[in-house]
Amino acid sequence: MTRDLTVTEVRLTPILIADPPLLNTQGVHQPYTPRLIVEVVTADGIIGYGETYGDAKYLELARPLADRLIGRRITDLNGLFGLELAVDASRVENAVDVGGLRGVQTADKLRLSVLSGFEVAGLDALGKALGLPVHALLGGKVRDFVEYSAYLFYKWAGHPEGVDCEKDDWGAALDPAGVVEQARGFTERHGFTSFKLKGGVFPPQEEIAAVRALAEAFPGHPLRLDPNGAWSVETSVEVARQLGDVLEYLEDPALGTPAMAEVAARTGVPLATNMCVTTFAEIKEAFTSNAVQVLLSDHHYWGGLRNTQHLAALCAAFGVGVSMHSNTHLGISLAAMTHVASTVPGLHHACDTHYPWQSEDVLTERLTFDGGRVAVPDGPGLGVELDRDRLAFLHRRWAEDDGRLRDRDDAAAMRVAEPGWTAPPTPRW
Ligand code: GKR
Ligand code: MG
Repeated sequence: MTRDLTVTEVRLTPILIADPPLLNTQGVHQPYTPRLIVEVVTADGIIGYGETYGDAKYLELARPLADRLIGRRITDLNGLFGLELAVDASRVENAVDVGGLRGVQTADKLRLSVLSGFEVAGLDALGKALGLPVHALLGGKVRDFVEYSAYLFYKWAGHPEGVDCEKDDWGAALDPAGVVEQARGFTERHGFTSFKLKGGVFPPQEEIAAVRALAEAFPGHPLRLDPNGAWSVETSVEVARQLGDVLEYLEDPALGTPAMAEVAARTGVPLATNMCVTTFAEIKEAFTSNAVQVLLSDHHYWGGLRNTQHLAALCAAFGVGVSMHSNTHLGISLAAMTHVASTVPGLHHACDTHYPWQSEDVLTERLTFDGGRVAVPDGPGLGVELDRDRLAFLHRRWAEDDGRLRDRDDAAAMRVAEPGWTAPPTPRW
C-alpha cells in the first residue's frame, strides 16, 4: 500500500509538569517545568510524537516552524533543517535560560532545539508508516539496552511553604548521609549502578565529603560530580586532586573552554561537558585544546537524533568519549534518547536522565529502568503511546498559570524561600 506521508497538521501542546525542589548553583527547580509536546499528523492519519523545551521563547518559534511543515513530507527531514526562520536575537540573548546551565544561547541553537522536536516526531511517524523502530531508521541498534546513571541532587523535602504543588516522596538530601540515602533509593527503585551528583550548591569541601560517602557506600561504582562551572580553575584542580581516585569524570568544574583546558592540563581526571561545547561551532577549540574528554550530547539542543549521531562520529574522530546530558523531560524524550543511544557504537558512559524525578508523564505507559537500563523499544516508531487525558490535564495547568511558571527560572524559585537571592557570580568558589 502506498502511504501519503504529507504533513497535514502539526499540533503543539505546551504543558507544565511537576518537578521536585532540586538544587543547583543557580537556585532551585520551580514546582512545575514547561515542556512542549509536538504531534505531526500525515495525510493518511499517522501521528508522530516529539518533545522539547516549552519555555516561551521556544513556543514563539515553534508555531511559525510548524506552519512551514504543512505540505512537506516526513521523508524530507533534511529539508526541515534547511528551513530558515528569522529568530529575534534579542529574545535569545536577553532571555532567562536557567543562568546558562545549558551552555551558550544562540538563535541557531534555539532553532535547532525546536526542530529537534519536529525531527523526532517525523521519525516516529515514519517508523509507524514503515512498521520499523526509530533506531532502525537511524541505521540500527548496536545494543539492546541503554544504561543510565542515577542523577542525584541536593534537595529540600518540599517546595517552600505556601507554594501549592505536588509532593514528592524522596525527602530532603542536604548532606553526605542524605545524598547516600537518595542514591540507595535510586538503586532500590531503578537498579542504577553509576551516580552523578549535581554540585555547585554547597562549598566544595561539603560536596567532596558527599562524593567520598558515595564511594564508601558504593565501592567501585562510577561517580561523577557536576557543579555547572561554579568553581575557579584552582578549586577545580584541588577537587580533582582530592577525588581523583573515585571519579569517573568531573563535569564542567569551571566555566568555558579556556578554563576547562587549564584544568584538564593540570589533572588526570577526565572532564565532561554539557556547557562549554553545545554547538558544532564550539568543537574545534575545545577538542584541539584538549579541554574535554567526554562530550555530553543532548538531542534537543544539538538538533535531533541524526545530529547526535554526527556529533558522536566527530567525538570518535578526536578520541573524545560521548555520553548524554539531560534536563527535566518526559517519556517521549527518554524514548528518543534511548533509540539514538542504542545506535552509537562508542557510548562508554551511562547517560544522564532526569526521568526518575518526574512523577508525571504524557504516556499511557511509562518507560522503566531495570538494572539502571532501558530496553530499546522495537515496536514501530518510538514505541510509545500518548495519553490524551493526561496531556489535556497538563496543558490545562499551563493554560491556567498566570505566566510565572512558563519559563524555567531557578533563581526566581529560590527567591520564594530566600528573598533577594540572585544567582551567584561565577566562579562562586
Ligand atoms: O536540572 O538543575 C538541573 C541541572 O543543573 C540542569 O539544568 C543541567 O542542564 O542537568 C544539567 C547538567 O548536567 O548540567
Ligand atoms: Mg552538566
